[in-house]
Amino acid sequence: MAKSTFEYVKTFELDDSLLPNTWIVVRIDGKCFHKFADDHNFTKPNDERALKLMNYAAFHVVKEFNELLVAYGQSDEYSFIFKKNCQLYNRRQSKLLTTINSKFTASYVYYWDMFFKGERLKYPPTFDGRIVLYPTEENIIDYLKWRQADVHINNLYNTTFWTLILKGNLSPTQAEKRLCGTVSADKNEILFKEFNMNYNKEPEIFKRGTVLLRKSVSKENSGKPSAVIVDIHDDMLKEKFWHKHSYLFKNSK
Ligand code: DGT
Ligand code: MG
Ligand code: MG
Ligand code: MG
Ligand code: MG
Repeated sequence: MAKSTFEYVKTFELDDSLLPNTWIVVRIDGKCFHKFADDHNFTKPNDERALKLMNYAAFHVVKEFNELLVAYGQSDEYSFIFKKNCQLYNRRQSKLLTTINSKFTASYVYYWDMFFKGERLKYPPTFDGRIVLYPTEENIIDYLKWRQADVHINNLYNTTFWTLILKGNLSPTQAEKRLCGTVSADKNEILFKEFNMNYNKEPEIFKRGTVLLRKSVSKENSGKPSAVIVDIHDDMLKEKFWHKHSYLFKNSK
């Protein structure tokens, strides 16, 4: 078949295949979700519907892309980690980033009503996305610890801040002043002494975010193993987690 004289334009396309033999992390994050949360009456500091919708959209991403090992979500963000030897789309960066982001965003909109009953989606949400590569097991584990440490710090702050406002009748400015210079122990104490709240008893999904993993289970009666995707809220900062899930980032993967 003869090529058209226009065909040469294809040579302008640049190769964007990612470095081999590295874990590929795709992280998406809601654009201006501070405003999006206000516009859709998200409860403060945590909206369970919003977090569960994020998890459900991420579940559909993990279900579609078999080469995903694990996903981790908190607040308005989700990280998807491909196995080291992933060959999907020949590791082309733009293909990986755009398909993950669009599947996630479309699922977020598509399943909105399942979680936000009676709360109309007022406009289409936008998510940004980036890809980062990690070369060692230590780096990729530290990546997940970093994201989970982030939710811990933010959630303890936000929980105390909003408790001071909603239950302590402080203005946002007064609450901010009150928390200025405080460390974690101080915030725990404010919650406990002034509001009789034990931060440790707050829901795990709020404190730790959500890890999505594939788990092999044997089907009842048949005995045949099959893979299911489970959501857990365990503490990844503890070594116990990595002993239990040591198979995740072993070199063969
Ligand atoms: P960006 O990502 O730079 O476009 O800007 P934002 O506004 O999305 O900022 P980001 O991603 O750093 O922070 C997430 C925002 O999402 C945070 O300001 C509050 C909002 N948000 C996330 N989850 C919840 C929730 O469960 N309840 C409420 N009320 N707000 C939430
Ligand atoms: Mg941001
Ligand atoms: Mg955001
Ligand atoms: Mg965010
Ligand atoms: Mg096409």
